[in-house]
Amino acid sequence: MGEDSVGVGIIGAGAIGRVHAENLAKRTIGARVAAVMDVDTERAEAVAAASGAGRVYADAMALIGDPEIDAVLIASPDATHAEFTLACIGAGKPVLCEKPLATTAADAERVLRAEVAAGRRLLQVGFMREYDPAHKDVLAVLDSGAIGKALRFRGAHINPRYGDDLTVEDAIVNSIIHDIHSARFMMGAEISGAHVSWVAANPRDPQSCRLADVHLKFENGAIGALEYNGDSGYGYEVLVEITGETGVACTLPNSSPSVRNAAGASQAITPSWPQRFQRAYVDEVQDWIRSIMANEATGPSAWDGYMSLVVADACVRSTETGLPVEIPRIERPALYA
Ligand code: ISE
Repeated sequence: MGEDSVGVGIIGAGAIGRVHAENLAKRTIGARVAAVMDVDTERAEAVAAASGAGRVYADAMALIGDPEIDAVLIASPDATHAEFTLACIGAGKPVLCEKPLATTAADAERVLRAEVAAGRRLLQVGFMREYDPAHKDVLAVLDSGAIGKALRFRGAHINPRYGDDLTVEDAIVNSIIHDIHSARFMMGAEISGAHVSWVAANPRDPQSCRLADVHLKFENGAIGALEYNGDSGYGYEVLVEITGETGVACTLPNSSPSVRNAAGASQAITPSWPQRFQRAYVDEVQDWIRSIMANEATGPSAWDGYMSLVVADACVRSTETGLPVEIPRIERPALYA
């Protein structure tokens, strides 16, 4: 670690890698972007130049092994996450891995087991909604006791157009995984069953996905419903609602001002996730850097990364059978107590 800043190596210079690089370079106390890796070196060089990084890599393993790199942020394609995270744990370096932690629960479990064997938490998973003020406000209402015990979770995840080639499996593993994690962390309970129904984006390809509904059961008897839209035609929204024994708490549709003019009354809607979760992304990396400096792990853990994929796998099986899928109870390792 430098005198007073953590040197971060970023793997992946695509859309989310750029968001993290800019936030670390311009909006985070105690961090500097030390290196950027991408298989497309031009892309890596552009992000390195914009964030003041002195080193550019085309090989992720070389970046992870670089002694000048104190911590690693993984923002490469989903299928590479588990392998790169395992290498960081092997090298004893703190790592923030974008969601999903892997593309299957089996691969996420390998990461979890490696961290348990290492005996200390090195991994934070990029479920940044935990840092979103609107989600935190709803959770604070629940924690205050104002609506009693939580009985039902509802989530709506509304995306701009992804195109006809989004498969229902991709929608679950890359996108609905956020809602699965939100349901777990906001309800404070593990999910014990899932049933998926969906509408194809392309009528000639039944595995394509335009809309999906996921019905959930929680181990404590609560229920949940996740609504996913892969092509809203108007922009991006994420909404959550918790029904308790004595009341309901929900996020407001959006935080932009209400405008009244000759055209009528209106409110702007964010075009996509970087705008909607701008603040959450900044707070997420700031908390990660703070935790590295304080040497105390924080945020969504390998357990969260793994359990969300256990549920995602069950959802994929439900799309294959058309039936609800039960999820057996899994013992949580003491490291994540
Ligand atoms: C994307 O990968 C994200 O992580 C966004 O937060 C999510 O809303 C979007 O649906 C995903 O594709």
